[in-house]
Amino acid sequence: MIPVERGTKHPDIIKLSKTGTIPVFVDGDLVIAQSSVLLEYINDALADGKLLPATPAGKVAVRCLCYYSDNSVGPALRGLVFERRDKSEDEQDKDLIAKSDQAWRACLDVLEAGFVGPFMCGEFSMADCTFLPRLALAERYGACVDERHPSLHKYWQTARQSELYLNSFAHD
Ligand SMILES: N[C@@H](CCC(=O)N[C@@H](CS)C(=O)NCC(=O)O)C(=O)O
Repeated sequence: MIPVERGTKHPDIIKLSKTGTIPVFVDGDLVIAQSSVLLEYINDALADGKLLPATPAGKVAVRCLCYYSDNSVGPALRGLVFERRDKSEDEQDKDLIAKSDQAWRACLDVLEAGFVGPFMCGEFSMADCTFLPRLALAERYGACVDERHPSLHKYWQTARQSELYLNSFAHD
């Protein structure tokens, strides 16, 4: 973990990540700067394949959720996170926040409808690795998952108390 000043990029990130984004994971000579690819690597190299179901159809379901998380849920949240994180209350673009919140809620509707349980896609998988940090980030910036999405609410309330989650959570 490399601490950086908000609004700046650490030189190592500029050097290692073609897009200048985080996370960046380094294992010997291997550099991975895409979170979905990193999850695949962790699954193959460190988790003995346990982060994906055994069947091809199960793998597809988990990978589709990861894709949705990266390409729909992450972008939906961006507006409200950046406004609330980087600006004072007076400077915040309230319309942008409202649009972002609406897009986030639409994603929650989709996720609620497809929720399998007890984890996002049945057994614990890469899908949980991508969603749990997003749920934490959303809550941190006032986009909570509540009883309007009962399955997701229960999932989040249970998962956030688990040892696995608490051990990996970056406390302020
Ligand atoms: N597709 C990339 C997106 C990564 C991404 O957007 N990272 C954000 C933080 S969550 C970031 O680095 N933002 C800073 C920037 O874009 O300058 C991935 O999943 O790794």
